Amino acid sequence: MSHHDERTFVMAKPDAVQRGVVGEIVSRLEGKGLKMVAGKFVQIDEELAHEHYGEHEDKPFFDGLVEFITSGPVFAMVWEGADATRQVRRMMGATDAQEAQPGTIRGDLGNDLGHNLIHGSDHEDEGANEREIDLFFDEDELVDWEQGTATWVYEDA
Ligand code: IDP
Repeated sequence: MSHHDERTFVMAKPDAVQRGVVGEIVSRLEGKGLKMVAGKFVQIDEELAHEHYGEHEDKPFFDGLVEFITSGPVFAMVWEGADATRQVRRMMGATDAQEAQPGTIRGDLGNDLGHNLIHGSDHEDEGANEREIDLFFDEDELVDWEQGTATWVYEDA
């Protein structure tokens, strides 16, 4: 894999679906030059919610978080690019959308700590991206394709 082939897991949460900003989120990631390699519209069940957010099990907001993430469909995605995990986190903005900087997805579109529109793998949690991709996608759901614009996105592509 070349250095711009890092993969990360991204999810437009139920509030993004309900508010009709899934396209905007996809558009921002596309605009950055990232490459979508998988995407599916799914309803998360209790079991998957517990697996995905297992690290927060002991937090006071855990039950509310599970209720929210299972409250309606999400759009789960895998995106690829140079330093993709950290880049997506930067584009997402701070967890609390009220504090997130303008110019970020949460800062521009969100207004709440819990309802913050987007999930992206934590770049500070080693292997979180691969674990989350595995949780939501089978290997054969990841599409191998050439991004024709890559040589214009990356000088060394
Ligand atoms: P992140 O999504 O920015 O990585 P995490 O700390 O991993 O943030 O928390 C996971 C999710 O749990 C957040 O995106 C948010 O939806 C929710 N959450 C985090 N902290 C709180 C809280 O204090 N109250 C309610 N919901 C929270």
